[in-house]
This record gives sequence, structure tokens and C-alpha cells, in this order.
Amino acid sequence: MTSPINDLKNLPTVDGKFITIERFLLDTQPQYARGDLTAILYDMALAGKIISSQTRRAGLLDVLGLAGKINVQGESQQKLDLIADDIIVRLMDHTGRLAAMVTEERKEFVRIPEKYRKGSYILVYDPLDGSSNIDTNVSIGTIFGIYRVLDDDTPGILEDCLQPGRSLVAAGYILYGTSTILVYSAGQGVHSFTLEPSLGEFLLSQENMRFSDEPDFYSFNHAAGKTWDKGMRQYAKWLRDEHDPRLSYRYIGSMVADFHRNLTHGGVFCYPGSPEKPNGKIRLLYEAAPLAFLAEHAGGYGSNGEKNLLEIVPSDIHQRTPVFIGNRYLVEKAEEFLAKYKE
Ligand code: P6P
Repeated sequence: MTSPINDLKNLPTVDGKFITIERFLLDTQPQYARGDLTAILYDMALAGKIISSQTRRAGLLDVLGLAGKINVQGESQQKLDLIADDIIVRLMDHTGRLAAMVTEERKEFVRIPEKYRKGSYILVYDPLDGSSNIDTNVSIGTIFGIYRVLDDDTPGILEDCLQPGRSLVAAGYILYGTSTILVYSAGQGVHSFTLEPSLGEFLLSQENMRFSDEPDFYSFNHAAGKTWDKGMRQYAKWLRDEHDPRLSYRYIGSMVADFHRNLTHGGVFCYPGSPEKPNGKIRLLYEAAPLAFLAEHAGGYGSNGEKNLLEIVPSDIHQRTPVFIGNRYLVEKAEEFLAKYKE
């Protein structure tokens, strides 16, 4: 029988202190935040706990595999995609904090039902990124971004959902891996919290995460190399043959997991466009922009290969973009190669 003290020693602490995400949010959110933003972040943490419990038991709950539906992207929807999406909508649509939501799984933006009060924030999210990996037990994740409405007199219109990443007030992800980790920023640093299942609490595990100045990894799908233009091919060659020999290649096929590893150890994740698909695969609004927001607040940078992802104003809630994200110098090198060999 281990003593409670021993168990406590195994809990994530910072300077020996156990700090729950609630405590951290209350202590660090700017006083002018009326509490709604803090509450939305807390609501996302709750969604993460629920989704985590579903993904942990996916194999047992017959929620693996395809839902037999095709999403707006023309991709097969996994049962867990739809479960995760439903969890978030049902947690969020009645709180009076949001004016609308955008989710990868629904063609139109989600309006707040008339019977509920509208709030001043917009939530954009991918409920389960990397879900094609669910049946192989690879880490997957929820990505989210939070905006304020443009005008409190007309909350929840489409224009509120088509803001550039530069206008994000907060962003984050929840990674369902060997442990469940929530990473977020509200513009004052990037912080990570680890879910302690025995307590059901997210405990602060790292404050002010920064990309290492000596990055360890580069990530892209080598098998797609035959579709790349010359600039990307030359960049890939530079990473492999000419740049720092310490750089290792890692690509999981689940962007949140690749991003988190690169944030933790330094690195760059690339999903470039190609002549056939110039905008690549990753969605701007609820995947690339939130991660670019986090990257920038961790001392890194996110680009579409030409310019900062945060400067791109979406014209469609589901539009795609090429993505180069991670250590600033590695991303800027990609921009350099793409410009040099621009066809
Ligand atoms: P590919 C998952 O479907 C996803 O959107 C990202 O999480 C991941 O990085 C990418 O697609 C993998 O795509 O074409 O390399 O299999």
C-alpha cells in the first residue's frame, strides 16, 4: 500500500506546487477579462476530460471505425469525431459565453439556439485532429481557438467566424496520448497541464513553453515528396543533408502530436501545398491559425510558405492552407527556399 505522500510525489508540480488549471486561470487571466474567457478555457478543459475518457475506451465502446458519414471535407467521419464534436457543442451551446462556433465536422457555423443567451466569444475547433489514427492507438487531439465577436450589437454572424489568427484572444489543444495534456495560451505565454486521472484535474506541468534554440526534429510526409514543387524538395534536402546533423525526422500523421513534440523539443512541422493541391490539406481557421498563435507565443512562427498564417483573413470557414510551423529560423528557411524556386 503506497502512502498518499508517495502518490502525491508522482503528481505534476511546478516548484513543488500543485496548480490546477482553474487556479492558474484565475491567478493569471487579465483582470479585465470578465470571466467568460476564463470560463470558456475551463469548459474546454472539461470537454477534454470527457473526450479523453471516450478515446481511452474507444476499443471497448465500439466507437472505433467509420461513422459511415462523409464530412464537409469529403473525408470519412470517424464515430469518435462525431462524439467529440457533439460533446463540445452540448457543453458550450447554452453557457451564454459564445455567440457561435465553427467545427470541422459541420458545413455551416453553429448558431446558438434562440432559447439561450448569446455571449461575446466565438469558438473554432477541430474536435479530433488525426482521427484517421484512432484505430492504431496513435495520439490524437482537439485544437481550438477563441475570438471575440466584432460587434456586441450583432453577435454570432459569419464575419465573426472569419477573423484572422492575429485576432485570436486564446488558443490551445488537448492531446490524447500516453497522458492527456492541455496546452493553451491567452497571449501571456504557453502553458501545459497534465490530466491526473485519479483526481480528474488538469495540473500545471509546464509554464511558458518555448521552442528550444537547438531543435531536434523536422516533420513532413516524405511519401508526398513526389508531389512537391522544387522549393519544397530543396528545403527537404537542406533539412536532411545540409543543416544540423542532430535534426531527426519524425512524422506521426497526427498534427497535434507532431506539433507538441516539436514544441517540447524544438522543430518544424510542414504540410506544403502541391501543384495539384496548392492549399495542401490543413484547415486555416481551426487547425493552422490556433497552432500558429501558440507557436508565436512560444517564440516560434507559423507560415503558409510565404507569409505569417496569423495575417491570413479566411474567406471560407473550411479553407485549407499550406503549413510550416515551429522554430522561427527553420520556418523562415522554408519561405526562403519556396521563394527562390517559385515556379
Ligand atoms: P497525410 C490528420 O488527418 C491530418 O489532418 C493531420 O493531423 C496530419 O498531420 C495530416 O492530416 C496527415 O496527412 O496526408 O500525411 O496522411
